Amino acid sequence: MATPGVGRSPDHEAWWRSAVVYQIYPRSFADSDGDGVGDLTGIVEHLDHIQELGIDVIWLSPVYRSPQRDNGYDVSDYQAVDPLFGTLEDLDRLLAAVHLRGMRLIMDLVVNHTSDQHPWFLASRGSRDVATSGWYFWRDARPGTVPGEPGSEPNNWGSSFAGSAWTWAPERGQYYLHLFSASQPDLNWDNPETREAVFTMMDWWLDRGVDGFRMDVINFISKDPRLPDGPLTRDGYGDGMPYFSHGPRIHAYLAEMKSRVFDPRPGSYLTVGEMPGVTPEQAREFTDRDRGQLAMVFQYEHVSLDADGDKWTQRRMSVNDLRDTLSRWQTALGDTGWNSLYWNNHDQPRVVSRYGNDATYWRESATALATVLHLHRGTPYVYQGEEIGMTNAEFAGIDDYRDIESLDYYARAVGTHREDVSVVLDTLRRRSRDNARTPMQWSAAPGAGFTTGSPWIGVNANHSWLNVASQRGVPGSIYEYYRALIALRHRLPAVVDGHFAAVETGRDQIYAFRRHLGDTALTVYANLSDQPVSLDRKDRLARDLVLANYPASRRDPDRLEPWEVRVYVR
Ligand code: TEU
Repeated sequence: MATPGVGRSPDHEAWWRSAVVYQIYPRSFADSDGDGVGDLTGIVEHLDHIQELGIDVIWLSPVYRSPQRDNGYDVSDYQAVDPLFGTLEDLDRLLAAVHLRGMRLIMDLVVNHTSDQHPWFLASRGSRDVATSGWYFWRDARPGTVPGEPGSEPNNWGSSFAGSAWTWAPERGQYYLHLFSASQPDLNWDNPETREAVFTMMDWWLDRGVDGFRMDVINFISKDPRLPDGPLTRDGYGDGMPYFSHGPRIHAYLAEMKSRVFDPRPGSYLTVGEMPGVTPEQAREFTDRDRGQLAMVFQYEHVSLDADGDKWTQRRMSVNDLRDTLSRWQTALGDTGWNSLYWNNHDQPRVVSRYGNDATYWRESATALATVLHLHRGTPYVYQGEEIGMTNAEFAGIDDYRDIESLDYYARAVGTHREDVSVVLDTLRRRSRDNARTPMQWSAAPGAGFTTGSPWIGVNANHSWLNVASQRGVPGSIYEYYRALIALRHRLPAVVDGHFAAVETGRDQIYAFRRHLGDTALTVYANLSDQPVSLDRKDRLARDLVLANYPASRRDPDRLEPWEVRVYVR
């Protein structure tokens, strides 16, 4: 059992405001036993890499027992480690090793839904006279319809992956709700027993020494009790988001969680709520320093700028849109709330391929985007592989894909809508979540140093040159640039607490902003385009440069090269 100490902080001190978080997707990080799937021992063996980067906290995506229908975001036992990843003892060893290095570890809390193989659901599905009968959303078929037949679902909501959000359970004679796949039934948080079971499970992990939680779609836990039909969408189903994202009891349930689980404990914990659809105003309320229920939230606006309506419909991201949305979130949360800062995670395509230019300006665009993100006000997240500039997978065919969301999309687009296969595959190459899930590229060896076996998903062929071994300790590499960027946050209070102000340069390609704290001002100029751009006289700062991604020999004071970034402090 992990000992309190390292990781514990004075009561309720917001230590996470100056922290940098590293997200690990265990399936794809490091495989220690050659079965082609990453595991906990593989993580322990690579903690040097993370510590050397300057990371303060590790976010571990789910490792709980799970049928792995959605790669662990379908939990069948919250207090057991899936044998795929190892054992509870392995997790304790990882936790102890992380704390020994002065770092912290947060778990992924997936409690909007369980797996349909969780004993709670298996019992609930089987009978209405069991303790967990009311722990899920069971409803009769729509009156006047044939139960189980399309159109007899209790309402018209579509699931986030594909099809209806309801599935008929003949043994119970009712439908159950699942906002994601049918193997992920939603928990009914309106039932106090359900909430208490979740809080008890959280206590169990905190007693084990974990330092907080990333909370999966936590703004979906309160539904409008009427469960009304939603406005029709392109795929013929109703959009239920207005009735379950930011539901009527969301603040009450998160406040109850805070007072029941966290407040009674010494020290403070990192709690970050993943909240699709959350607005700046709502985020400010959730993260309000005095009244809030969470340390921070994950919002989606800046990672939806190249989607037109739904995630599969593409449009070009504009720097103006990016500037506007990032500035708005900085200003809206201001001194009251707190932002999380991320480009990548296990659900998003790789940013260097998506917003950057991974062909002509790979290193420059990766480092420019990193600098813009990390020097905003908030807590930055680095997703595994981002620190070496890993790119999208460029998979050739549908057999290369593993992600339930991508396979559902392909089946619908090609099967139902008869779309051109090459067009759909092209869309997947740019949008699929599997782009983020290819194995970590440790070396140029076969299996990329990730595994000696056959990987559960294809290794990106560019691991032959794009890997940790070819960047660690190499001046000018993306890895060494991330180290410098993270070190700047640890040494300069203005990066942590400086007030944000956008800087107008009159250039569409340039994103410039200032952070000021007391008499320290940090100014960032970034050209987020493939073309060089001239600088106005007022922006031609000649001194106090503390970080740049172009060598001095290639820096022209009057202009910024493609994807060039400069950071000044005075
Ligand atoms: O993601 C929530 C979510 O909204 C995603 O489905 C997102 O919209 C989509 O992936 C974008 O392509 C969380 C987890 O991060 C995700 O991995 C899970 O699949 C999902 O919840 C269900 O647990």
